[in-house]
Amino acid sequence: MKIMNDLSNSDPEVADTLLRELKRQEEGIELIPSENYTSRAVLQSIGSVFTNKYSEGYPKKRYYGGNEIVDEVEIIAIDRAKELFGCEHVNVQPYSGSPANQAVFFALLNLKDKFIGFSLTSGGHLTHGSHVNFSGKNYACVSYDVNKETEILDMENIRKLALEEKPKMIISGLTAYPREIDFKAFQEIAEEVNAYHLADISHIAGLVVGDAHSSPVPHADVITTTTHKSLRGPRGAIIMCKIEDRLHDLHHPNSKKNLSQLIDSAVFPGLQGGPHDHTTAAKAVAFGEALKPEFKDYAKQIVKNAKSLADDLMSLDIKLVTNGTDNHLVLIDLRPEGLTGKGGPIQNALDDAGITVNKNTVPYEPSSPFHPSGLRLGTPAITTRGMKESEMTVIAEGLAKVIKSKGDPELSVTVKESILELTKQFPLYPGLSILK
Ligand code: DSN
Repeated sequence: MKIMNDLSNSDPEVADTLLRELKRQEEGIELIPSENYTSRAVLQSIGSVFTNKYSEGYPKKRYYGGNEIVDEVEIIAIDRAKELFGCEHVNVQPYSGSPANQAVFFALLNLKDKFIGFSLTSGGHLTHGSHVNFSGKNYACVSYDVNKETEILDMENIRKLALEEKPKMIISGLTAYPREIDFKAFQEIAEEVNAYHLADISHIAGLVVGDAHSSPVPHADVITTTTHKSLRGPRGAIIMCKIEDRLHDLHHPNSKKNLSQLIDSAVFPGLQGGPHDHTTAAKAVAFGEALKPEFKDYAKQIVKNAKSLADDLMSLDIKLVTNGTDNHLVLIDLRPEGLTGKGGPIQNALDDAGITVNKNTVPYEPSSPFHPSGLRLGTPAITTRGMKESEMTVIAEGLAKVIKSKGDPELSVTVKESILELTKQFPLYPGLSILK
């Protein structure tokens, strides 16, 4: 299939980077848990004429002319998201996950208000209260952490913290935690202390809609998710929420807005200008794909693959945080290998072997986030390629060889040969190329 002839003719320099990136993605094993490969239909929607349009406002309530068709595509995205997640209200305009979380803070909290979120080093996200992020700088964050022994979230400790601190919001969600999140328990705590509950399901949204992880939708007041990652759509985000504000009289007594109106006005005009309509179109396409029955098989296979990868790694004497996984994510603890603080060099050695991972902190990290002692892996992308349990064994062997050799460059070369053999059998975008 010929694509991008125009780009190739008009800008060979950029076309060349694209071609090489396609080759890198095709030849390598992608294990970054937040990455995935979208369908061609999603790619085509992002690269479409919708990028030419401005459409500040919401469907039927815009500030510019010429929005009849944009309204249609935004309504399709909204309707599909509601059907997919079963939520009462959804805003499909957030540019990405961090702006979506920022909009929730802006809607529900005043500057300096207190909230509790999962510590970044043990598996939370920057926007859950890191001191270098808007969430930690503008609001008073108290972090909760995993149990030091089990490395698992202890809901009774989180409850005690909430009772002590009386936060206005509690965030549940993860970026590097390999276990199931108990959204119902988080909601019960939030209700007990009159706090809002924001569930950030960016990593696990694909699992949630594929019935491979419990859903926060019946529980949480507000739910944010990116639309890429395990959901396999374009880079972007959505915010779902209940319509009624159960804490209106306590936290917003002077507002005439319900919860969904608070969220919508925080997104626009509070934080964003014109939505990215090309991304909205691609979100609609991705939601349509996720509504198909085969997406459930995909989501379940992601978890099967992660469990299989975890078991294979442990049988090769690699230590995992929490000794396993319930979701799409596996976190290797490099400390028993004598590689404390050496996540970076091992990540680089794995790059040379054609396996892409990211260095990551482990709970109660003894080194630093820039020189962490773990590696974060995930299976959404390789599952999209059609890989199953037997391929996990080959990948685990490659990972273990590089780690046990402490990043020996010669071993990376050998492993790369087996990775190339493997990826050849699972073409990424068959026939896709950039031709002059
Ligand atoms: N960058 C995303 C991740 O890798 O988890 C979160 O923003």
